[in-house]
Amino acid sequence: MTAAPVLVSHADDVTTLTLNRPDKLNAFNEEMHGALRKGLESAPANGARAILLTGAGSGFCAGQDLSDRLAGNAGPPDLGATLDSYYNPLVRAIRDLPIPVVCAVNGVAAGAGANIALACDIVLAARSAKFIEAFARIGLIPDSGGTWFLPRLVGEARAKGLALLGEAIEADTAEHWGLIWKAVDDDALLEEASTLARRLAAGPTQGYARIKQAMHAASANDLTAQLDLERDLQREAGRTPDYAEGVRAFMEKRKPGFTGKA
Ligand code: T3D
Repeated sequence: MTAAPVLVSHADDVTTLTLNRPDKLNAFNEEMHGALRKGLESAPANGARAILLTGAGSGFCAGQDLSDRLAGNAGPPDLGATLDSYYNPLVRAIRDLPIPVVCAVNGVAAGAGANIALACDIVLAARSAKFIEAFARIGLIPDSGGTWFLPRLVGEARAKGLALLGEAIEADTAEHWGLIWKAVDDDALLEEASTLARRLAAGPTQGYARIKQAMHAASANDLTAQLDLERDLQREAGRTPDYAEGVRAFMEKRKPGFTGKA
């Protein structure tokens, strides 16, 4: 029996998705794409209020499984079609989720593997992990949102350096550059990421969904449009039970008990 390409577990309102092709550093094939999409998209309906994404074995994800891409008699593959069918829907699925997605980069994150991590909301990485925009090494461009995320996160100079040179950067550098939230000692990564995911899962879920929505809209909006959006989302947030509970708890000098309900 072949192992599941993504391991799924659920506890404390957190769905944990573990990429599980460790012999190939969790490189993507079609089965892993399908399983990951299903795990992400079904999590909220299964009661998750946060998701934790990580990898099995020594790597996080080495991008596309290149053994599926050796040119055969049929000529070159249509990579635009594979982006349309697999990578682009995956990035949209992560970004559009109404709950926070924590990524624990446990080892090397290369190619699409690096950019899928960057699509998540909060990225922690083991200090031994490396980020590699490996695309140019094989004549490709950063996909899975790489050309969008990189300049926004680290500025054009560093984005171009990463993309054109395809060199590895360490987790500490990634943190220092603002590419990720935090580098963590290897043996503490999973515990710290799980604690963070559980904390988010116990938070004001409706408010978090609107924080994500506003942040994602910001790069396409001018200030006036963004202020209008903030007004509309704040109006909605102000009507949630978690807002009422947050204010009550503050006044009563106690910890809020958020339910995440609409
Ligand atoms: O195609 C499309 O649909 C378009 C979309 C493209 C998206 C992309 O992601 S393109 C970029 C694809 N990824 C890469 O180019 C990265 C390839 N991998 C590497 O450069 C290196 O493996 C790493 C720098 C990530 C790690 O190096 P290292 O020395 O730590 O490990 P290794 O020995 O290279 O890899 C360990 C095993 O994993 C090895 O198998 P083996 O020899 O033990 O049987 C290696 O072949 C395998 N592996 C690693 N990455 C891939 C892979 N097998 C298939 N595809 C991979 N991407």
